Amino acid sequence: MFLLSSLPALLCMLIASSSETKISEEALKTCSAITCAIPGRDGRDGPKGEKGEPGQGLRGLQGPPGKMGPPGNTGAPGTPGLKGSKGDRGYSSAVEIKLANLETEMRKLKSELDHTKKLQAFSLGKASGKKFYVTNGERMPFSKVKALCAELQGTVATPKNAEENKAIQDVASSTAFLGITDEVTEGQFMYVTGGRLTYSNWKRNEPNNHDSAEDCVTILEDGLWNDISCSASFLAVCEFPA
Ligand SMILES: [Ca+2]
Ligand SMILES: [Ca+2]
Repeated sequence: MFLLSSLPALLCMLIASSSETKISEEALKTCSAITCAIPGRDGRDGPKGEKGEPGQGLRGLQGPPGKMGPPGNTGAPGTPGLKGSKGDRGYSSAVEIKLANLETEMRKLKSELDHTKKLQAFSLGKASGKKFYVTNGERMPFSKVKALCAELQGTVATPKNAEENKAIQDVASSTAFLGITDEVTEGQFMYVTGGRLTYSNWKRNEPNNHDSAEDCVTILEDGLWNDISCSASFLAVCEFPA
């Protein structure tokens, strides 16, 4: 039954498929007689439809943050800022100026001092080698002579040779103390500045340590030496380097 009723249509489809471009008039007549339906070509695409609603599926959980990316390149330097106002004069420069002034002053003083020393040497006419011998004309115990000379940044006159002995003799108008004693070891005379004697000019029978109380030394008017009591008073003669 099904095959018989559908036979005309099947026949038409066969006729149409045998020649798509040229369909014979006979076939068309036959087909129209048996209600033949030949499919047309595909139409053009229709307009795009509206966007659909979002799906109802379950969204996944948010994942952990990703790893930090590599650092970016260094940016270009910015434009330089405005020049600041001039600062106060620094401490070091102020000190340097003071120091420079002091050095200048010191050089000037040294020059003046050298000049004074030359004048002194000339006026005294007593310079012997590299030493000056000066007296204030006063008599005093040996301890005071030592203190006076030290205060003047000198030492008690101490002849180390005949020439110096003569120079001290010329400066001293009378018996004067010398910077020599045997206070430490009796009979062993030493320079008060240290060291054993390298030159002496003892008077005959001296040193005699008279009354066992003579530990200081004086130069007599004739230039010879005598040991004497340190507490006796004699002329103070000080020695200074030239
Ligand atoms: Ca003595
Ligand atoms: Ca004596």
